[in-house]
Amino acid sequence: MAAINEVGDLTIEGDVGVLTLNSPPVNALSAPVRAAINDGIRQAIDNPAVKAIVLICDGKTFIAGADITEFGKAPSGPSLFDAQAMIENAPKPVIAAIHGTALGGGLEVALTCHYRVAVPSAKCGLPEVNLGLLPGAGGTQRLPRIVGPEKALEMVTAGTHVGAKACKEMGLVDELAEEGKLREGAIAFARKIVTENRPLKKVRDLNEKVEAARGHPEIFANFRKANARKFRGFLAPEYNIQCIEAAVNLPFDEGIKVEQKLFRELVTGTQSAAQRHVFFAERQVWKLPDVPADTPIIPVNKVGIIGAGTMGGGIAMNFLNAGMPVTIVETKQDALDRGLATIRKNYENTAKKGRMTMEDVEKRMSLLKGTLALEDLADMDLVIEAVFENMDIKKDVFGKLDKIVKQGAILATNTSALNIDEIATAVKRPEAVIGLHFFSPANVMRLLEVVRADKTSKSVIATSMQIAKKIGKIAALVGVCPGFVGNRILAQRQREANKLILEGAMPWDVDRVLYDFGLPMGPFAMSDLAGLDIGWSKEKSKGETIRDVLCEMDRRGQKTGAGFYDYDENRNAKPSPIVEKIILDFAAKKGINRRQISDQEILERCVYPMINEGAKILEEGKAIRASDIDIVWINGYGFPVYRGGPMFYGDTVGLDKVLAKMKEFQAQMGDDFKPSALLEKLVAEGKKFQSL
Ligand code: T1G
Repeated sequence: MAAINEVGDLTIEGDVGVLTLNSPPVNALSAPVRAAINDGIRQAIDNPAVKAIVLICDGKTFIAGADITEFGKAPSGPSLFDAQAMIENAPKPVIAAIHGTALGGGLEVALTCHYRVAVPSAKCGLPEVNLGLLPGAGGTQRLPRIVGPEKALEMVTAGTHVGAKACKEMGLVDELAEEGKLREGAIAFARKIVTENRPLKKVRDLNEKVEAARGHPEIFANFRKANARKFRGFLAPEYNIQCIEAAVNLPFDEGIKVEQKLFRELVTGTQSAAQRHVFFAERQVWKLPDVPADTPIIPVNKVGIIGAGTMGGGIAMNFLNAGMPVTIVETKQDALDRGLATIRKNYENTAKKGRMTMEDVEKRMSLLKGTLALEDLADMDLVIEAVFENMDIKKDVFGKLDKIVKQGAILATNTSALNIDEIATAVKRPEAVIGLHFFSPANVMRLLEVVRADKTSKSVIATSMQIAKKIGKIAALVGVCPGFVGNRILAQRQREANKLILEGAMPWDVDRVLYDFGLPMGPFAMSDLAGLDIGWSKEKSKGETIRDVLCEMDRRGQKTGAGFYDYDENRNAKPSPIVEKIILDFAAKKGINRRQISDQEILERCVYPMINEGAKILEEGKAIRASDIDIVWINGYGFPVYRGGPMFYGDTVGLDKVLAKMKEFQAQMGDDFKPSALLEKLVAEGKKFQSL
């Protein structure tokens, strides 16, 4: 065995040279890895004993792409293209041996090999679009030559990881090796290639499938049309499509030039910077500085849920989906029956859409038990309370749980706003109390705010984070404060949105600006969807807000066909002249002189106070890092991932600009815009949230 460098070695096994890369954690194409490929292949070529070359990786995976941490830095070492050219132009067959995930640049390296062998558990993909990029090492030109333009369009715009068996069917992989025997399988395949004198298959020369698509621009037009809604606001999907178009319409080397030009535009742009930030933020969020990795985990095998309403039912489904038995408690039989029926209906609807079998439905339902007896939760490892948002009711429930549930169990509340330290005073084991704040619909929304109370133990925290992972959530650990992180920041935006429609804008203006900014829906359309009468009571209403007036007129939102908008029979919203008059009258009655408000002001008034509130949350230690706040807002409130979340967006705009605007608004409109001390400090030091 000859070491090429610190991450690569070349072993000669008879007439096969085996170049092994070993650069944990994912053999990313860092400069040393590129050098190992370049020099290792050359050495194998120069070794007369070698008839074929196998490229394989140690560790958990084949090359999982370019080293994302190198982006934005000065390039060093051999370029990826050099290494790829070394492989593709080798006078001896080079076989890629794939296990784990051959992704991005990793698959692009494999596509310059003459053949690919994989174990059945392996996956291949070009997920660069998830980083706001495109495959910038020939992937957009080579992939369609193997799988065809249609399939390539799907793969590069969805970033899917395709299983080895499917890759074999598509021709992306030439041979499947026995699981656990990749090295042997690849060497045997290499020898077969030599023995059978098979050609050095260069993917770049396989033009049949791209030429067949030439003169069929409808392939791309239909694809764009079918995905317009999904790709809204993103640059990368369109750029990926243009590259596949180039592969169909241009010679290989011209196509590569188009790919390179579009790649450079994306990699230097703000969208990719934002999406790369989110990539690392999604990995950082699980790291808890004061909860050591070896903190004892509480075994959780049985889960109890109190309340079979919308939230309770959705929460239950998460655990059933993870194969965990759930006991759900209600106070009345009809409420329990309704809750259980809703869960079954949700599953049956999913089965109708072909996304699960009826057998899966029955298996999940067989794990679910309904009861009216709180005592049935005595042996649960985790109990999650999802009852009405009222402190007295919550404390009463926790007081009862304290007497019933075994010691060592976790007592969690799904409250979205109440003080969990206060709830914990209802039990003798406050260290067992934690907030698990799910987002509606709880079986769909990916975010979970894990809310640590003053006395919550580290084991309960570590266990809750692990459970979150087990049920497929992304969890952010936050502290107790009104609205925790997500809703606390939401309140800033809602406040300003309500003020703006009094001062001169209309609900549909505010919604349009935030929709164009990339949010799935503006605040007023969202209120109409949720129902304007949540937390509203006819008896107490005094017409003090626009919402009060609308509810009093029975304009309660989509469900009544009218709210801030008027809705047609298909629930399509349109601006309402009635609401316009209500707002004008309301403002006049309040003596407000309405004025022209620009879209820029609407955006800044809605988003900058969110950033400022995020800074306050960090100041108070209610979130560990700024990127956690980004994760909360991207996964819980639809903040556009290509803006990186509110805190990253603040850094992108420039905190000095955010602060200056906040101060300007403060001077005009008061302390709703009072800048946080942290924001002032960062600007004074010329720093960003990312520097924290
Ligand atoms: N570069 C640098 N670090 C990476 C990395 C990468 N490509 N992929 C993972 N890591 C780090 C990650 O931050 C974490 O670090 C550790 O590895 C384990 O990752 C020219 C331009 C491979 C499926 O998009 O999807 O090629 O937190 O926790 O759950 O066309 O990582 O431990 O310090 O995610 O087992 C394209 C990205 C790049 C794949 C493994 N490739 N990676 O998942 O582990 S762009 C990708 C993943 C490109 C070319 C272009 C996943 C994984 P830490 P992990 P995992």
